Amino acid sequence: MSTTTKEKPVTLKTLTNKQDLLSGGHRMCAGCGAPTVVRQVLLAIDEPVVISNATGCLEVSTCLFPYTAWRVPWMHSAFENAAATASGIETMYRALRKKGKIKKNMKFIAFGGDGGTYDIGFQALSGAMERGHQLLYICYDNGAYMNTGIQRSSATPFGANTTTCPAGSKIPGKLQKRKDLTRIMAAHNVAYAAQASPHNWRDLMTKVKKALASDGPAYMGIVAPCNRGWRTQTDDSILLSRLAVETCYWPLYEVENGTWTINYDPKDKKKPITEWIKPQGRFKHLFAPGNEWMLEKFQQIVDEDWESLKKLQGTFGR
Ligand SMILES: Cc1ncc(C[n+]2csc(CCOP(=O)(O)OP(=O)(O)O)c2C)c(N)n1
Repeated sequence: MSTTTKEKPVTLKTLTNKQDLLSGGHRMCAGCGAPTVVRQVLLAIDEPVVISNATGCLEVSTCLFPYTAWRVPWMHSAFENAAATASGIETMYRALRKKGKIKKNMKFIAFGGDGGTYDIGFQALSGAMERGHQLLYICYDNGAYMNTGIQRSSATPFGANTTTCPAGSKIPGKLQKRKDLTRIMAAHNVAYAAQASPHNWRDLMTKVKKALASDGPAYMGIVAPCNRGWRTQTDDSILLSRLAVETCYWPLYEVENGTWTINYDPKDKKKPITEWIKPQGRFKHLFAPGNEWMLEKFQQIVDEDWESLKKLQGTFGR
């Protein structure tokens, strides 16, 4: 499988004439990172696109019958099968193109939250990637099942307080580290896998273009702060996305046909993880006396993951 690596970088000038394909007036919370992510993704696309959306905040809050915020064809999917729905649509498209009934070059995207991607939709996602469908799966990762009241997912960071791993006298928040889904996707031998963040819109949009130009399935994990679940200010979403990257909790990297590239290396300016977690109420207990070991452990997890990612930089393989 080959990927078009020569996608032109997106410029603000090219974006000024484009229409937002996710309209205002949707019911996502003020300051939520997810609609910003979706807007950036849709602005990056020039071809007609069809969306499959897993149940979650994005799905239920952008399409309240009889209204929709989507200005593109969009299909509600169950929690577990957004990737399977997108696979079916893409297969139908290929069949109709073969018969000459569709002439247009079209793109297919599935959106899911981390609960619908890392956990409940994982089987459908893994299957779609392995079958080699020409689609892009995007997980907007807010690190918990936010829509149903902040339950832990396998994307929830170590130490976070959620309603199903509540920090208290029994446990000090989540005791497991986050599952590294982007690496798991790379291990599926997909044409393109990447991590992005909405604070770096140019990097995010360039990655969407690359992913959609790939000859084969593509996956993107995009960090999407949630002020309700993270217990943060409503205007901190972009700042927290930036800090996630600058602390190396959420490194920006891409795997193109098996070759790993880190897109942002802070080098000696790598910030301590406390800079990302301090503004977040879900980590408040980590700063209480007796929980110092958790801060140390969190830093150790981030450092180890970062060092292991750096070893993959420039290499081919998984
Ligand atoms: C099979 C199934 N289990 C549970 C639910 C209830 N449910 C709807 S949305 C949701 C949470 C979604 O979490 P996530 O995918 O992380 O997206 P977010 O809401 O955080 O955007 C849950 C548990 C469901 N709709 N279907």
